Amino acid sequence: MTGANEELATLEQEILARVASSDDEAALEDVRVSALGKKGSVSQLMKGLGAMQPQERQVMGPALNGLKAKIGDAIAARRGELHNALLEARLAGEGVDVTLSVRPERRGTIHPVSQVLDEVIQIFGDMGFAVAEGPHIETDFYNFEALNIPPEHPARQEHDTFYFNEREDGTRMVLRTHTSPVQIRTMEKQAPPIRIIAPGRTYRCDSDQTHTPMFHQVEGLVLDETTHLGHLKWCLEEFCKAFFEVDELKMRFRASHFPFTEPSMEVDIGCSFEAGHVKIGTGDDWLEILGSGMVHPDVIRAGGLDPAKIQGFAFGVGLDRLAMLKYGISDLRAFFEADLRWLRHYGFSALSQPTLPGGLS
Ligand code: 2U9
Repeated sequence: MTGANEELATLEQEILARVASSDDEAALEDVRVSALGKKGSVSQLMKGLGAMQPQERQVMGPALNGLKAKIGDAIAARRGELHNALLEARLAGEGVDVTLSVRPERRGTIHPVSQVLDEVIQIFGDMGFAVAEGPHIETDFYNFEALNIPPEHPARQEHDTFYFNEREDGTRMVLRTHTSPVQIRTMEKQAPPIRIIAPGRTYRCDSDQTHTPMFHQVEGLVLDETTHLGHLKWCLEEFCKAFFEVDELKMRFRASHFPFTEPSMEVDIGCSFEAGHVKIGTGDDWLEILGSGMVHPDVIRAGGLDPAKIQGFAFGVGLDRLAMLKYGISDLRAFFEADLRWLRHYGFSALSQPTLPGGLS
């Protein structure tokens, strides 16, 4: 081996040893700069190639190029090792022992409206109802016209509608004032038999202790060829007993009027007021909780079905009101204030899902 070759072999050993002992990215970069950087040891040797005799250059040129490539490869390999080691350490540190017991402190709670919605879905799900959803911004047709509420109808005023700006064609969209448009959309899409509940947010320009501009409803629709008022009565009685978790519940169906149902009935449940608290199920007082009725033939027609063949019932209930009644909450506005103390007090554990066999609340 010539003197120059020996020198090169020693340099290679030295540099590769420094690469192998680099513990982090910065140390590795130091080695790279000191060997392959502009003023690095290998670069300096390469600069000397020009001044060599052709014979010597023929030997040293490939040797230096080979050394440069070896150092580059060694640095890349070491960088990979360091990266993997770092990742391993991070993964080990971030590991979660899923067998550990739940932390004792309560972190978040399920909002009473979400809890009540889960309960309602459980009850109607058990009776064979599917959950349907639809847009919150609606056309006049789906929110009013199809529901037998023409422009001059007094119900338009009662709904305190939020309107969007008029469009070029003179029409204006609305924030849905009830979830009923979902049922019309379902009738257009799905052939009877239809058995759905439509839960969700609804909007009316109204605000006091019992009204908020955004509130929650669940409406239901059952349509086929033979469904009658007896089915409506049974279904709502079963729902109320299951929801209030009582075997006996006094109920009365009062004649009422809604544009979308005929006949229409409001449903009251028996209750008593004791020391400022309402007790549900028994007593001589009444609480109104639902509206219901047989779907109006015009509404069936607007949904694209033939009222001579298809009939059924519908109902609507305020979810927020249900939550207030069942869980003794007096001010509706507190529902939407995101007050952590209120949520901790009235909220439910995320770990206990309401089920019929396991209990709703
Ligand atoms: C279609 C046909 C009929 C839905 C109905 C009610 C009666 C009702 C109120 C209860 C409390 C609204 O939140 S609340 O203030 N709702 O009284 N809703 S029948 O009837 C429909 C809906 C859709 C296609």
